Amino acid sequence: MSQKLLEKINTPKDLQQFNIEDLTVLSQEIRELIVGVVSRNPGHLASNLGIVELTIALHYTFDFNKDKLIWDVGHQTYVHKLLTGRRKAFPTLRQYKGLSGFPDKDESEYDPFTCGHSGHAISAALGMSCADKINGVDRRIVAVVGDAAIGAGMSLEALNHAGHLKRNLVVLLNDNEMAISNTVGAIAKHLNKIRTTPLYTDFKKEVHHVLQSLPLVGKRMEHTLEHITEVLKREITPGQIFVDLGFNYFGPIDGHNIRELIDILHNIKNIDGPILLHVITEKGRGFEPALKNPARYHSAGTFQMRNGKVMETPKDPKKISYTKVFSETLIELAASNKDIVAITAAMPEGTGLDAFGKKFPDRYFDVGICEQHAVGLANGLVSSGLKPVAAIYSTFLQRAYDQVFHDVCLQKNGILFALDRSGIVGNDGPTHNGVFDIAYLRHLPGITLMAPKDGTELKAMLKMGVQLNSPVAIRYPRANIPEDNLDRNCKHIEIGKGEILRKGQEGAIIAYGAMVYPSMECADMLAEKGIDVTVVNARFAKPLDEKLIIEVVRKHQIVLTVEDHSEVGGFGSAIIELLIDKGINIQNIRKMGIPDKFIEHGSRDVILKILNLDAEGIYRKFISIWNTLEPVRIKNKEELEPTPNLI
Ligand SMILES: Cc1ncc(C[n+]2csc(CCOP(=O)(O)OP(=O)(O)O)c2C)c(N)n1
Repeated sequence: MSQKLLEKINTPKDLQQFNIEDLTVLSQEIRELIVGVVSRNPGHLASNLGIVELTIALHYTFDFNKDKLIWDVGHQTYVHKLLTGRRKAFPTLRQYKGLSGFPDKDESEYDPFTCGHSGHAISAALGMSCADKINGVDRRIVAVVGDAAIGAGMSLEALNHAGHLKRNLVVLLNDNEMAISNTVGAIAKHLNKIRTTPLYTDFKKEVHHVLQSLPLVGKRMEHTLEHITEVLKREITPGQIFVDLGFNYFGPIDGHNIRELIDILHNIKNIDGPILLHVITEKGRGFEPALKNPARYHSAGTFQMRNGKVMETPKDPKKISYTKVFSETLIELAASNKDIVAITAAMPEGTGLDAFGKKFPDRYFDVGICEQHAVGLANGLVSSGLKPVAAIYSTFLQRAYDQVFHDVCLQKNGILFALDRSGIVGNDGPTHNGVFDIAYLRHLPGITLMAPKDGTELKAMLKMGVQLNSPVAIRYPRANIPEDNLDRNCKHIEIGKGEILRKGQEGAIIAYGAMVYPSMECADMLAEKGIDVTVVNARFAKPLDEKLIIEVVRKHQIVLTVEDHSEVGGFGSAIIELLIDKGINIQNIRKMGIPDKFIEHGSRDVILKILNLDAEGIYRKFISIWNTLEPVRIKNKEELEPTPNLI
């Protein structure tokens, strides 16, 4: 069997041995490999299939050893990885200790940044270009930005600045008409107009010609004609919006025609000033199921290569996710409360708000990848008497910290944040882990922070949360609910009240949110060793259930707090602060949570295990504290020796 072309590529320079026909064959090989690997290791399929030719053309034309290539978000870099020395590792994509699903500066010198949030690329590219001027470096900087990411606030701020500075910079707009779902917004409409006006150049020439042949009568006629020209120019010149921002606009061009791509990239390579090259691509190209339903295959689970059939999770297909509980409960609540409106920032499926949008289209807002605006919009809605629920992943709400402070908390606004993907998300890795939300929200006066132990409690918290006339955030993980059956008539939850789930004498575990069930399991394991512990479901990180916590701390010699959040500034820290404020001895209090480091990718279960945030890990931690107590208290010491911390 002859060697595949892809196998001849170890660095991007190796592309130079190929002609255009070879590069077309190479595109096919790359698509097959990506579909094969992603069908087993779920990842971002459709965006990567759409960007094959463009990535090849970029590496063919530029020397990204010297020049710099910056990807916005970075979920579309599989082809880039295959061409930059990571082909052999590709089957380990998104697995623990395997290749990251995003650019990673520790993985390759071809990845200038570790990234995963939308909107950063143009700013970073402009910064590099400015530095090049100061340092006297001659190289080209290219930022690849999707048609959804270009509408993010940060992208627009960077375009604004780049057009002003006039530095050398290529912004490559990869326009596939899709975010994860359809791209929304006026810019998307503008791009759509460009795409669907094929004869714009001929038309423009003709209009120009007609205008020139008109007799000019007096000043008024002159002004009118100038105005007509201006209006027509806007109507028929593609990318006028970017031209007005100070960019040289080229396009739109076919992003699957390698020859055309290479030609134009060669031509624009040495043009000075900011350039915007508009490339039209098809999300999911080359794999029929993904092409037909790109949103489904943006990031699907495992699927059959033959027909694209997505497999159900093998673990327990009957279980439902926290996201689904949120989605269904919000629809229930909105049916009887007409004031409830829902906001997503380009994540309708991920947050489960797509169902709400179908049911209540007039009360649903997808604002695009614009978390800051999402929060600002909620402020306007609430101040006019509505009840906004903003479902934003924990990691993405970080983008809108100031809006939460200024437009929500300072106004004492009754907005509910549904922080999906809190805690460890798994294969997406450090950019997507939602492990800082308690830390960035808890110090804001007036906010209520809660986390359900299971789906039933999530329902109750939502019910209570939408009734509050003050800011509230509910965090829940990317996981199935732990209980077998959702209790549809869940009991009322009182603000700032936790619950004791189990009583023991030998110590206490105070757990928050997703860590409550593993803590209960740990308590069973300890009980088997003759150690009975109290387990508290804290429910609230703010306001803390002070009475309950103080009582539990006073009664027990060992108290362990457990959370799937950064230990720095997290739930455990809140408890320690409370105890210090009350003058209570904290000597026997220990915290468990995410250590002070960025947590790499790997499946959620694997990562939680490595962090000791599963029942066995909590058990080991408890035992290690137990073993530090006076020898007289130690039962079966040798049996209870903890295994070392794994991270
Ligand atoms: C700040 C932020 N919000 C939301 C997301 C989730 N997200 C990942 S990719 C994506 C869509 C990107 O669409 P586009 O920029 O058009 O790129 P494409 O996938 O179409 O190539 C979204 C919303 C994110 N990565 N960062």
